[in-house]
This record gives sequence, C-alpha cells and structure tokens, in this order.
Amino acid sequence: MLKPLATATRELVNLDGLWLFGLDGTLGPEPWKSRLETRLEAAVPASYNDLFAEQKIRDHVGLVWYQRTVRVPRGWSDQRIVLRFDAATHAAAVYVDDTLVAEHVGGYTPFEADLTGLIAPGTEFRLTVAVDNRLTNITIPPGKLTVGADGQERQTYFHDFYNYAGLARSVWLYSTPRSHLTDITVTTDVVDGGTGLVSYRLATSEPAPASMRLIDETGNTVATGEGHSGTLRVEDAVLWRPGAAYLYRLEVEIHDGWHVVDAYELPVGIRTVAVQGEQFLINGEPFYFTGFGKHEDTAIRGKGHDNAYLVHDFRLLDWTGANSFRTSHYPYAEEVIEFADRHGIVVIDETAAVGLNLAVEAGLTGQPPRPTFSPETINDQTQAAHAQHLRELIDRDKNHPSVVMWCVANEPSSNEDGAREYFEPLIKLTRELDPTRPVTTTAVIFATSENDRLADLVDVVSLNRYYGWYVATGDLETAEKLLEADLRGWAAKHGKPIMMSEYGADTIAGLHSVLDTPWTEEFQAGFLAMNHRVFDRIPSFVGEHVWNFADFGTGPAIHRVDGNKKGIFTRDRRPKTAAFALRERWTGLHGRKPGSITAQNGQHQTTAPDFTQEPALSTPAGAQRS
Ligand code: GCB
Repeated sequence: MLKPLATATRELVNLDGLWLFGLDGTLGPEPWKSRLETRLEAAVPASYNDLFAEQKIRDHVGLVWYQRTVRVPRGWSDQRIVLRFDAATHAAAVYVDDTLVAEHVGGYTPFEADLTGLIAPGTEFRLTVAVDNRLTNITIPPGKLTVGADGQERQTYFHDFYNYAGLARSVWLYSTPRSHLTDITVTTDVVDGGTGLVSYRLATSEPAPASMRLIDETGNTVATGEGHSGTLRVEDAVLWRPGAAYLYRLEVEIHDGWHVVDAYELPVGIRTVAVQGEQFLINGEPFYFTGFGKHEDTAIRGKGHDNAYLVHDFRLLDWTGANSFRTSHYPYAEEVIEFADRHGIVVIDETAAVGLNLAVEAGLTGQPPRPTFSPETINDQTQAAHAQHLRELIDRDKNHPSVVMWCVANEPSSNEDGAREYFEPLIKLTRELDPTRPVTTTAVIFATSENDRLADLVDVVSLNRYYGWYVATGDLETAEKLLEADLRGWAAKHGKPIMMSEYGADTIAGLHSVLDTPWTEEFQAGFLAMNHRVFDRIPSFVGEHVWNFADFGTGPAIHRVDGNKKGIFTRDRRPKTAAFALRERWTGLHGRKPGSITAQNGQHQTTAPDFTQEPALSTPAGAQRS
C-alpha cells in the first residue's frame, strides 16, 4: 500500500484536528446517522484515554465514536477519492454519511476506503468512526475480557504498557487518477564492489506502460528504467549506512501512450543486510546494535504521533550514541520509520504480537498458569490474525532501508507445547513476504537455551533478560554469573548472532544512594555496567538494546508506580544518571566493536558531565578488551 503523497497527479488533504467524540452507549442508537450528540471533542492524532479528566473515559472498554465533516475538493471530479487512516487502535468501522465504507482490525497499520462515486467533489460529508479497544484471545495483541460486579466489561492484557486506543495517527483524504499505481516494491543489492542494484516491481490498477528514474541527492539522474519490473544499475553507488543515510529518489510514472497518468516517488536507500555465521552484516560489514526498546508514549497524547517528540527522541538517540531501536511492541507511525531512513538510524520492526505468553499472566495475577496455545487461548484464529498483521506490516515497511530485521513477536511462550506449531508457519510467511531481511523473536526469561523451541527458526537470537532486577534483585554479583551462564548456553547451542533486546532496571529519577539499592539512579547505571561487562565477554554478541528509552505509561499493577520506570530518560525526556554512562560507553564503542557507529558516524564528543568515574558504574568497553 502506497503512503498518501502529493505528487504531480495526486492531491492530499489532512483531516487531523478536533473531532466530536463520545463513548458508545452515551450517544443513542446508530450514532453515525446524524451529528454525534456530544459536547466532547478529541484531538486527532492522539489516544483518547488521557485527554479528558474522566475515569469513565480512560477505563472505557468497547467502542468509542469520532466524527467530523469533510469537504471533498471540487477539482477532484475525474479522480479516485480515497480515505486513509494511518491507524485506528485496535479495530475500526468507518461510515461516510450513512454508509459503512471500511472495517479494519489491527491497531498499528493503515487502511483505506475508496469513496469514488459515493461523494460528489465539492460537497461535504459526515465522517464517523467507531474505534474498538477490546483485546481478546484472538486479537493481536491478545487480552481477556471479564464482567465486573457492576455488569460492565473489564479488560486485562498480558503486557505492561497501557492499552491506549483511538485515532493516534493521521487521517487523510487524497486523490489519485482513476488509472493509478497501487504498489511499488523495491529491493537493493550491491555487486562488483560498489555497483548498486535497485530492483523494482510495480502494481497498477490497470495495465499501463511505466517508466522511472533514480535521482541522487544532488539531483542527477543516475539510472532509468521501463516496465513493471526490472533492475536499475547504479555505478559507484553511495550506500545507505547506519549513521550516514543516503537516499536516492525513485520517480515512477505510468502513461497512456502520450501523457503521464500517475506519478509517485519513493526514497530508496541502497544497502544490504545479511546474517552470516555469528555476525549481523549491513553492507557486508559487521554491525553492532546500540540503542533501545522504545514505546510510542507521551503524557496526555498517549500513543498519539507527535513530530516534536519524534525530532527530540532522535536527537536523544544520537546524544546517547544509539545507532538503532526496536519498535517494541507494535509498528510505529510511518513518519518514525521515514525519519530513521533519513537519519541513518537502524530499526528492528516488531509486530503487535506482545503477550502471547500466559505464564506472564500467571506471574502478574498470581493465578495458576493456563496453557498459552490451546483452542480456548491462543489458537488458529489468533494465528490467522497474527499472519494478517505480518502482511500489513511488511506491506507498509518493506521499502524502508532503516528496517533491517522483522521481529515476529515479543516474549512468546517459546518453551511451551504448541509454540513451534504456532510460530513456524508465521516465520515462514515472514520470509516469503520478504526474503531480504533477517527474522527474530525476543525470548522471555522462562525460555532457556534448553527448553526454547523457536531459536533454530530465526536468524538472530534476541534475549530479554533482567538479571539483577526480576531475578537476583539487587545482587549484581550473582546476576553477573547467572547472565553469563545463560548467554553462553545460547551461544554454544545455536552458533548464531545474539543480542540483548531488553535489559533494564526501574529507576526513580532523583532517588540516590551510596549503596547498591534498586530503584536508585546509581543502581541503574551499575546494573547496565554489569550487563555490559558480560556482553563484552561473548564473541557472538551483536547488540544491546536497553529497556527502555523513556519511562512509559502502564496499566494498573502493584509493581508499577506511575508507570514503568526503566527509562534512561524520564517520560518527559530528562536524563537519568545512566544516560551519561550509556553515552560514554556507546560513543566510546566506536572503532572498538565492529559496526558500532553512532548516528553521527562516530563524530560524538563526550562533553557530558562525567558522573561515572567509579569503575563499578561504567567501564568503557575498550578497557575490558585490552
Ligand atoms: C519485558 C517486556 C516489556 C516490559 C518489561 C518490564 O520483558 O517485554 O514489555 O515492559 O519486561 O519492564 O517488565
């Protein structure tokens, strides 16, 4: 699916702003049939939960309604008219006046409705959207619905981050010509020591001759092509590199023999990605991931996309020396991935399959564990929904050079009966949909190198480990031993690249101690330093993603005080002590670990106040190796 874009043949109207808003049950029957009877207005894009000051809205389980009016530009009379939602979390039904025009399940991928013929250009229509936040055993992510003492539905789920919902990304109305491009797929390769190959495949609404040109950053055309598929050769290609993004522009046109019928353009980064033995290679060179698991999460807007936070978060990634992040635990707004493309940040792109693990539910609720994979729990329908999520994610993000790996799920119960039967077809599907990128899943602590049933199916073994926090809490000496034994077990068994996809300790900004005290800023720094000592002793280690970039909002739980505090930055992006220690390590890794290039291509100067003189808090990687 092509992202909406204004081009020579396409026009775009943004529908963000303030929409009428109401909870289902407060608006009368068939609310889409007239103006919503409400005085509430909700910001779009934003999750609705924290916009108001009402518990009833924040905790609402079920449908909410959004509505606004939209005028179709009158110049669009010969055009195809498309309505596009960048996301509706987690499911939506869309009405144009009285007509249902689209239904979509899945909270983090776009969907469209073709309104051609339904609405006359120049006129106005009533756009009403029902958004459903409910999670069940057959949704991705899964959840559980129960009925409370008051007869109202209650939602629980198997992940800690808050179940923000609503229209958290942009909404668009756009035009295309009737005969139009429907999709472009680009893959790249590098041969003969520097010739870039850009292979393309076009899809169109009807047969039409096509031509394209590839333009470099200075505006020179470096290759041209014709037809619906082919390969462009770029001599002495400037490669897209971590920390040194370079984007060509692919301009595509379809013709009717004489005229340009439709035009579209796509940024193209020429690069290769591969896993070879125990190495993760970008452009044939070993790459070491430094960075974070993130969240789309800010105060008030919840998961609402915000360009100011986007810019600031990337500056902070750069500041810490991070070269990458994982889109834990769902696909992020496409603007984020495009920004990563332009700024040379590497992305591990994850589906919304978090919480396929009922052992975690048992741990959180104290109830006896239920089997994760069974007809009553995660079942064939869940697997079908998961497959659809993978299709939509790969369809949206396949052309982004920053995306170097697909993460099929976070912490599934990979040690349980049924895990292999559930995941093997999904991993196979991922490879079929995109044969060019490696695949991973992240392994929960209960999955050991002995009992895990998935690691042989993936390219990179990604581990989430919390030794010193959830295990051996506060005892970093024991934690160090346990961690090393654990990692060595995986290394010996699989002979694959290993990365730490999560490690972290909750930390209250401003809490200090001279002792090793969990929740203090010093403990977080010491915890990370302990992890780093171990990572540096494992030769097949290819990366470290701290959990989490910033503190984030969670559902109610007795082990969370005002959210998850494992952030290196607070929720409003102030650095904790560990941020400086991380910056020292990651900027210092450059040149010491293969490929640990920071976002500015290793240009960092460590000018931050040095709170980390004590060797126990931070040991530069190079020192351990000499
Ligand atoms: C995990 C999960 C992540 C949680 C984290 C934590 O293993 O993958 O979603 O937030 O632990 O802090 O407990």
